[in-house]
Amino acid sequence: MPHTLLLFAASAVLVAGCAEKKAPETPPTEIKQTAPTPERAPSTAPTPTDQTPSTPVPDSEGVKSFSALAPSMVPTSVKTKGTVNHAIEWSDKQGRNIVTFTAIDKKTDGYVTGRRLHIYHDVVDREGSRRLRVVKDGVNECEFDVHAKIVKEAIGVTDLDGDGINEVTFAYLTTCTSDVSPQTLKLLLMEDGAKYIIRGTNRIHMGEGQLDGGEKKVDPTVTKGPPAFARHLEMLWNRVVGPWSPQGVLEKKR
Ligand SMILES: [Ca+2]
Repeated sequence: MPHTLLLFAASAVLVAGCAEKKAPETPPTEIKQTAPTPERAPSTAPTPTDQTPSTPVPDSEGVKSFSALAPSMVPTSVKTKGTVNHAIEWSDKQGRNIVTFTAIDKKTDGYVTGRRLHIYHDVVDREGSRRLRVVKDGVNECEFDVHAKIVKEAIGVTDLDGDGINEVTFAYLTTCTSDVSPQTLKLLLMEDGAKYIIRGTNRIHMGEGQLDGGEKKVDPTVTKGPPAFARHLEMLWNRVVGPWSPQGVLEKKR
């Protein structure tokens, strides 16, 4: 349990105790000063399980809000290739940030034989846009089924190191296969053009309760980077590694 919750719970008990004692010597204003200001201002102290969000509490302090941006609303100054499948935006110290997720199919004799995923991070203002990073990955020259897609469950915005420059996380799956098998899974965190990545495979149900995959290789950029980034990536990895259904759906945990 985080210290803030403990403090809050302890303060709530203290306040309740003071009320029961009817101590007139203690002005109410003093109690207000010692009690922390709860963001949600509950009238009664909830049990910890009542307010446990889906995002684990240790990471919730740095979580920032972001908005989905319709593909048609991506400014023309943001130059991308391929079909825009998703876009998000947020504001931070750097200004208006836009991350655009696109896909480019390659066809040979009418069949899709490759799919490239491009992820662009731009800071946009009235003057135009400034590109911080582009990530390009995908499947090439595949004679079987091409799989390459963004894992939307990993998309998020944080400021884990509190420097006013937000981080963005996302993940994607790629593979070329003719059967049900684990897919290459990559999870990234980017901040101001710097990239931190965990590579591996997703864990997939192979039938009859059997699981396959789940390999993980943490890149040195993560182990040598800010510990808060590593912790957040580990938490996200555990969420998106699966299990996945044979149909390619991330199964919910808990
Ligand atoms: Ca930051």
